[in-house]
Amino acid sequence: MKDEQIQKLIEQEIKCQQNGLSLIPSENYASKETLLAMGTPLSNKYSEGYPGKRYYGGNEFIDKIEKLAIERAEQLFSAEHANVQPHSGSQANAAAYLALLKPGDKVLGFDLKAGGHLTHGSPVNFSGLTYNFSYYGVDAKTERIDMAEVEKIALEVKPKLIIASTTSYSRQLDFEGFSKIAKKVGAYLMADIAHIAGLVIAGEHPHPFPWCDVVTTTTHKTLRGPRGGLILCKKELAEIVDKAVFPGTQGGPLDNIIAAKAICFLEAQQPAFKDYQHQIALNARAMAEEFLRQGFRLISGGTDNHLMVLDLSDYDTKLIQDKLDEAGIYTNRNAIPNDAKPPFNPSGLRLGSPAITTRGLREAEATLVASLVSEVIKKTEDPEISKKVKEQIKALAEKYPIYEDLN
Ligand code: DSN
Repeated sequence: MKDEQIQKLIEQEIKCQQNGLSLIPSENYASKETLLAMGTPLSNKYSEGYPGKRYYGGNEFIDKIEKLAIERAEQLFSAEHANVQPHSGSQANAAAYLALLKPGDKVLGFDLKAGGHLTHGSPVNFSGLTYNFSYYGVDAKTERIDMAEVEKIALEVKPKLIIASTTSYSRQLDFEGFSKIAKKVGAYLMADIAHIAGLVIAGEHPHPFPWCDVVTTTTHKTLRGPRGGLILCKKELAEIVDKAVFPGTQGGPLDNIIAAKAICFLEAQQPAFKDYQHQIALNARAMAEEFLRQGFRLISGGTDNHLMVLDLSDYDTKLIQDKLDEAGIYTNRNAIPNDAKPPFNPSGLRLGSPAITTRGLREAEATLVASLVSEVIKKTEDPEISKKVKEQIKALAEKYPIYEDLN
């Protein structure tokens, strides 16, 4: 690169990803093919509209690419319709709401304070500012979503839309149960499966179809593709969903990213992807068991998916995250249900297995990683702790390398 400053920083970031381990449950390592597609001149093209109906000329090959991406997405998720243009999960959610709602309409979503996402109605987000959100949370004792409580709130609120979605929740979602409630109150049902998309495809988590009207997801978490969004929906909603993406909320699609999404969908159709998702679940369980053995409390007591949340109410989670950073273990501090502490220094630490599983770590190594995290948490006062743990993390990272040919 001529721009040496940026080149150097890119190299440093690659090294950082190679030498450390990401336990951030929403992160993963996309394949080299996916990365290559993102860095192509497809990025130069303007293609507002949809295949065969563009507002710009010269889209012969872009149309073919987008059609392939759509077909593969529909096949992969057994969906009647796919829109592959959303730039991100938030954009996908914005378009889904625009398709189904008018400003001020009532929506029932999962509370951010219980493990929901900003775009599921947070008062500081466009979702909470535009629509009239009510929330369901988790049961105080079990820390799981209580479907009887969801039904009670839905009957009171009578929302136009119910969202079955989480961003920091370690149990499975009962889409069939949500669908029964939605039918009872005459609401649309939407699922945002950004975190669990890969698990869903592989049968490691219940499928949102045929229960949901609209499903949104990102393509870069358990799905392991490029950073981006995707909307899947029933045929009868296809037209309003497409209109809500373009011209409703976006202009020109990112054609290089759409090509990378198509590659990621093909990768996710391979038998090895199913094995990968199964291993994600096994590794998460192994990590959870180790944390429990080490005496930590996990929100809801464990995990049924790819992530877990440690209750570190008695610790300084910002300090712990920083110490883990120094050790080459990347994590994210997160609120726990009804957290008494502020979002910048909350009581929880959210950890997941998708990225380390991509590197090839299995249960034994996942257990070791959890024990090293535990050691850092327990010994933050030892000034050498991060350095000591870093050596072991580096050895693991070298044994299970990523992007070797980028060196
Ligand atoms: N910010 C993402 C996560 O980390 O879960 C959700 O979009």
